[in-house]
Amino acid sequence: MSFVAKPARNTGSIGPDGVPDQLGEADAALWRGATTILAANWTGTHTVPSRTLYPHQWSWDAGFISIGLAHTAPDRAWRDLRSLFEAQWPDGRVPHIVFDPGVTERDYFPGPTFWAGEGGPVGSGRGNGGRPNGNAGGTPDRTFSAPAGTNGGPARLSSGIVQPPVHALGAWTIYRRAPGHAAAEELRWLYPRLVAQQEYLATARDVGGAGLSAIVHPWESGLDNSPSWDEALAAVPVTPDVLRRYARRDNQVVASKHRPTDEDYARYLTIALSYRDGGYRDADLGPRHPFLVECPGFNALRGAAELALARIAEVVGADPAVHRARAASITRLLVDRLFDPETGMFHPLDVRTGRRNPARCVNGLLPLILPELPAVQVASLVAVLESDRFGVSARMPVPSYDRTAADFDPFRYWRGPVWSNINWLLWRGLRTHGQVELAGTVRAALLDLVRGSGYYEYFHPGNAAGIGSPAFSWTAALTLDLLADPDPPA
Ligand code: 9WN
Repeated sequence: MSFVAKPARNTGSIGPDGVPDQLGEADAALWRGATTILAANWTGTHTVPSRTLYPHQWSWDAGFISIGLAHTAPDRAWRDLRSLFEAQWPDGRVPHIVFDPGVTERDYFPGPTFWAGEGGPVGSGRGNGGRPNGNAGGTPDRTFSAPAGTNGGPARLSSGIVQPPVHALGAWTIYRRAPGHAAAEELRWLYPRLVAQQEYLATARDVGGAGLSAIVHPWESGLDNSPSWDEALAAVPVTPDVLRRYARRDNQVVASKHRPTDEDYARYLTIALSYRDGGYRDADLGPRHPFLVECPGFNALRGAAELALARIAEVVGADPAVHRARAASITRLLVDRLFDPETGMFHPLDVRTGRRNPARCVNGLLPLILPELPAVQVASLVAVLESDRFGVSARMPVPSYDRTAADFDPFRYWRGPVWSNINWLLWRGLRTHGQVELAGTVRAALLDLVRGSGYYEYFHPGNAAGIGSPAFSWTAALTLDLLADPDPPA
């Protein structure tokens, strides 16, 4: 796969203002805009996704952000990943949010108090108060993570769920762009932590018992409000007063019609409370947890992470073969368990019912990033991408949901709009499988979108209007990568 290949290539010289010489005027302006946003969203230890909507550090955002910073500020890229992994739990999980102690509870919900519940704070090192990552529930006590607060600041608390593991891809990209002794040292620090993250997902989260990881909350997929989860969510008994006990903040910052409905949000909180009140333990999740789903996007990224780890292993003197074998196994399992020949794409599997969700969502196309995906599945995914359902065109990148579905919603979170991180992954996946022309179409459409509408969190798939948060970090970061490396190594 293209992200996990050969070390450093220089794609051109850099001008005195840090802009690559090969860029024309419009692209140079786009580059400058992206670097300005990333600088404004940098806190000194990490980058926030958005100053307005997401004022803490998010896990998979940090991975994508590091891929962009690799081109402009590798030191900050390493620091960002370190900051996240300093909050890794002793059982290997990397929390989906690491809270900034300087931000008040009012500024984001659900914040540290929600995730802690009555048992006290949740986080690594000094902040955890001995639970649950202080080895509650029989989790292995692998305390290699540096205590939070080692930067001289107060301990950083965290949520207790995870997000897709895109960090090894990030680390390999930073190293590939700027190798050397210091970068190799960063890889040496990260490698055991990245391995522990993968082991956690491969063992504690193998709830279905076949070798794929289950997510315990839609937020873990990163595609929070996707129709992928509708069937499984419908079976979650809603705690009736949950939205009276907890006030949402997201729909006070952006329009309600762009965000999940109250009904869905109540279910999100109910599921999170179930996991929290079980002490974030993963043992026996099957009988007691209301949401357990194998997501094709999440597992494909797990496979891609193994391939990036194989590259990193070569640098740090570890065994790459074990990582390649795991990637191959994840690829096989995805095909066996989640591919539906009738729709020609992948679908999430509800572990509780054994049923695959029939909706055609963009996470069902993400296994394209796996280089060993068989030709039959590749051809099938490309056909879906070119069909009216997802309709890649020079005018518009790929939407998050089937355009022809009756409930396609061009505004609402993950139920129609276009997202840059997903299109970036599809771009890389298409290149991996030699679909250079189609990949080029996705890349050009994505750059046009940002050029015309700004660095938004997501975009209307019809009129291209920016939606959600403006000045969004991963949109800026991945724009840099698209501009810097239009022809990444295969
Ligand atoms: C909940 C930060 C995150 C992204 C997710 C996106 C959204 C959070 C929210 O924002 O989720 O984690 O409050 O809606 O869905 O992918 O990581 O950018």
